[in-house]
Amino acid sequence: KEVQDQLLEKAVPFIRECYSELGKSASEIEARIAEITHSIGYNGSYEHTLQELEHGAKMAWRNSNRCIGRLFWETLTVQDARQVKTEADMAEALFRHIETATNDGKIRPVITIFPPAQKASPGPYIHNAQLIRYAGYETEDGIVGDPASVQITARCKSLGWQGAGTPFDILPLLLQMGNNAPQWFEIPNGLVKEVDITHPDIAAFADLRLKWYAVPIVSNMYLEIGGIHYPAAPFNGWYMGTEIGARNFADEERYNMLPRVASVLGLDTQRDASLWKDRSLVELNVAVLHSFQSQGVAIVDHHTAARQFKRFEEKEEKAKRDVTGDWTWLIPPLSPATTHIFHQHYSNEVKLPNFFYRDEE
Ligand code: HEM
Ligand code: NRG
Repeated sequence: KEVQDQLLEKAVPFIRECYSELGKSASEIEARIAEITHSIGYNGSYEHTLQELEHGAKMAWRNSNRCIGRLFWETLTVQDARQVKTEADMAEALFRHIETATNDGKIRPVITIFPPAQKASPGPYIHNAQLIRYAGYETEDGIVGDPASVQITARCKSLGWQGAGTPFDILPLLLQMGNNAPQWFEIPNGLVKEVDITHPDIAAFADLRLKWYAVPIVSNMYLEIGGIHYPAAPFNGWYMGTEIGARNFADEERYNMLPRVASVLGLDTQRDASLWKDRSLVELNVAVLHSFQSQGVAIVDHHTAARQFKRFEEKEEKAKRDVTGDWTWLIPPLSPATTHIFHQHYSNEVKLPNFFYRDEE
């Protein structure tokens, strides 16, 4: 009973907000609320219409306090995968997601929404943190590949998966329906677009043999709309360059490339005050942006992204909605004080619908 009241308490404000944004009449709103009240009373739950699902997902993006890319929230393409029953069905829908999102480099923001969790069943589960990520292997000479993937890589290996052992092996999808055993699915060759990293005027950069995948597809968060939880709802936009150049390649706990970049640039790594890390970071980020652009893959630099976020703030003000944000995530990790975000305050209040971390793993 209490669970049902809590669900209704979230469904009602969602329907009011969603339907008023969609320009629906007061009588349509009240009729839908009556229908949902009835459904929750009889079945303990209710189903979203396709329109509620689509607009709810867009609202969740718009409410993502840590996301600097929110100007484009209305352009989200929603793939309804609520009819999916098996792990193989899931894999197929995810392959389609990768294809639609990649769009040969002209990346489209996409979300694929699998069945919701029910009282009795935990629902579908994607073990991967992103649909496309590189494996990480613990070897005698240290970690080969992405240290962030060591755990999931070991899990896949224990289930019989074998990677080539390079620093850039694409992990398989590790998928699970309900309480089944998880199954892995290799992503078909040719579905995954990658970008080789070169520098516009330093040829020796190519000797680092760096590359990265084109599309970040986040799959370790659940989507909550109107009190309904979608535990598998992977979404993507395109990269901001610093995510790769200032974090994935630079963090000591990730690919830790700054010492090697400094050596390519001939910098003095013996003195912190030579600012070799800072100078290496800048050229590494120049290389990432140049490589994606010259290979026709959508990417945004952090200055442009911050200006787009400014336009989002202005647009929301016109729509009479408050913009919430997580300042600590919105500021870029490179030259943060050059963006307006650094000099501003944001309320980190959590609005619904939204995305949340799953508690497992
Ligand atoms: C976080 C950019 C699209 C939802 C972020 C971050 C960046 C970013 C830079 C911080 C990531 C980090 O520091 O690890 C962008 C850009 C997009 C985009 C450039 C291009 C269209 C989307 C879409 C959604 C979304 C389509 C959902 C529908 C989120 C969420 C987070 C986030 C939930 C927080 C992730 C977390 O807490 O780990 N975004 N984003 N973004 N974005 Fe976006
Ligand atoms: N920092 C992570 C990706 C997190 C989400 N970033 C986006 N999201 N751009 C990384 O792989 O570097 N998105 O939906 O576009």
